[in-house]
Amino acid sequence: MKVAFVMIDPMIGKRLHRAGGAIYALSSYLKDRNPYISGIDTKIFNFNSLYTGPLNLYISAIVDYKPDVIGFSTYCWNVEIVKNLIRSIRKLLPDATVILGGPEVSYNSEELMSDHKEIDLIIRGEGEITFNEVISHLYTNKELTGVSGITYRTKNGNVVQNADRPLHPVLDDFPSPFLNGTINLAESDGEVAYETVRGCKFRCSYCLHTKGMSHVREYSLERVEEELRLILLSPCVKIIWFLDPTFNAEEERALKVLEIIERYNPNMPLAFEIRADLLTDRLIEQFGRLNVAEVGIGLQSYSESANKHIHRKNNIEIIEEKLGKLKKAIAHSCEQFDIDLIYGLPGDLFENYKKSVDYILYLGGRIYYQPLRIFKGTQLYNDSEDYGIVFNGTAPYNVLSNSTYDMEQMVSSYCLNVGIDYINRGGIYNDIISAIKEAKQCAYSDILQLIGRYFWDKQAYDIFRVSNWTPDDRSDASVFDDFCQFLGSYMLKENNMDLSRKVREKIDGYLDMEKDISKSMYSQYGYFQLTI
Ligand code: B12
Ligand SMILES: C[S@@+](CC[C@H](N)C(=O)[O-])C[C@H]1O[C@@H](n2cnc3c(N)ncnc32)[C@H](O)[C@@H]1O
Repeated sequence: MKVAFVMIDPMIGKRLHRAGGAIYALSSYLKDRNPYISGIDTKIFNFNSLYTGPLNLYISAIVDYKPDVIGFSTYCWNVEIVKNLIRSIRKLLPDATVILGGPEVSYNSEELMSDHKEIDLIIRGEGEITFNEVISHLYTNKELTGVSGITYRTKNGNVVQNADRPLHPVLDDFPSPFLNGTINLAESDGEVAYETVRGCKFRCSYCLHTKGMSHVREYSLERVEEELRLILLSPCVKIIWFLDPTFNAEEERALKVLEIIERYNPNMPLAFEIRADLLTDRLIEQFGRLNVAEVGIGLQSYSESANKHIHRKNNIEIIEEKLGKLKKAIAHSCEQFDIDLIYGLPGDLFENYKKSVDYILYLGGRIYYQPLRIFKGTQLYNDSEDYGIVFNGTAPYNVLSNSTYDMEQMVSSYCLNVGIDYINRGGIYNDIISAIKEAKQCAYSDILQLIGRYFWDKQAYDIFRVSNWTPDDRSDASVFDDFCQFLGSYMLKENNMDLSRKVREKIDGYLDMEKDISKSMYSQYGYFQLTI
């Protein structure tokens, strides 16, 4: 029997192979635990969701392998591509069993299977044990009636949803894909995606990180040390992305993981998701001893009332102090940290989003904005009607309005976002923004919105967003030139000759700079593509 695992990863640019994540975990379990493994061949297909060429390349690679079973890993960034792929694959491999798993199919499996006849089986929730059982049943031609955690199509075409599978309590029972050779670091492109826990202790109502679990399950520190040792000592690894939703949720444990890293390779570039208000001096100091390349910090909103509706509490008073210390401690390895904001939250207003933007700029962070997205399986999905939330019907389910954040405020947010893209593009023109701010005595966000509105009206709202597949060739240079003229004359009207001259100089250097900015930002903002 041949089993193919397919992940369409939102990989960025040349990153062709991110080692880690679902398909490796599933393959690792199957190889280690399946009693029939000697008769089973497996292959991992790790494709790029940002690829915009014909899907035939992916289809032909899968079909060429002639799999009997194909497992697709399905997330909001690839669900539409997966639906597209399976339509063709069904025709080319009519006898193959098409299995989908992942967060996009775990909460609406019956409906999906009714709408998409190409799907034979869906695995809901955590996949290791269930997938292994399904393969054994298929291998031995056994009925699937007793397998929990699946929704499947019977021979007469009915869709049957079996009972949920309780979560396996001990994560260490899942064989490590790093230690058993499922992941060959020498074949990867140097990026490792690594989890030390599953689940999240916070209950933010929009988020799926809890994965329906009432508590966080941890891998033992012994297992983490064994795996990290291998990863940290590998000359092929260029960065480790920690998948834990809030790396510093438990101080003692986080410190121990950081100490392991320090012991084996303090120079390894690292990326973390953290909460600023949970930082302690000990943690900051320990981060400072390492090579922290990227830090994502969840803020979501400056507004207390919006945070209340999404079951979050940000301690704004201490965030500034903690981030100031962190910035100093990791300055040698990380120029700027990213702070996450969500706009369109229930109970929120555009005015608050603007305040959040100004707050982050004041803190010296880089804004990572996203519209609120309503994922099946979250509390907000269930409560969306109560909040008057209207969201897009296709992934990634961006919110269009809610009862406090109407369409007009949404459009203002889109405009502000164009301005944020502008400064995120490398800060080349920030001197102009600062000068205007001083001249006009207004907030940064007022200017960013003015800039954004200009491009929005010209329908060039993605002018500063990094294009992922072909970063160099920008056709909207002339719109930017016009904009500089506009700013220049705006400044003249304000009687600010100096600024006007500065803007003119920028126009002259624009085209050359544009190329460099694209290149330097290419790797950092790749997955903005889904963001409007
Ligand atoms: C790593 C990660 C990313 C990486 C990319 C993924 C990668 N390959 O590395 C990056 C940073 C790029 C990313 C980006 C985004 N992400 Co993200 N990300 C994650 C994260 C932290 C880990 C995923 C992971 O690999 N986990 C480890 C594996 C082992 O667990 P798993 O994914 O749950 O898989 C298990 C089951 O789902 C199932 N399963 C999965 N696939 C399959 C396939 C088969 C065949 C079977 C049988 C079973 C199965 O079995 C697996 C093992 O038990 C998750 C949250 C989390 N902690 O899981 C969010 C998560 C997947 N991301 C999410 C989102 C929304 C995003 C963004 C839109 C940004 C955002 N936060 O709003 C962007 C979109 C990217 C784009 N193009 O625009 C959501 C997905 C919601 C959804 N319905 O799809 C999650 C769940 C977090 C959340 N916000 O709630 N993300
Ligand atoms: C792993 S979470 C960050 C957790 C972080 N440590 C915190 O304190 O929130 C990554 C980011 O994804 C974004 N995110 C998650 N779910 C989202 C959703 N449904 N809609 C929009 N953004 C979302 C949030 O901005 C969040 O900060």
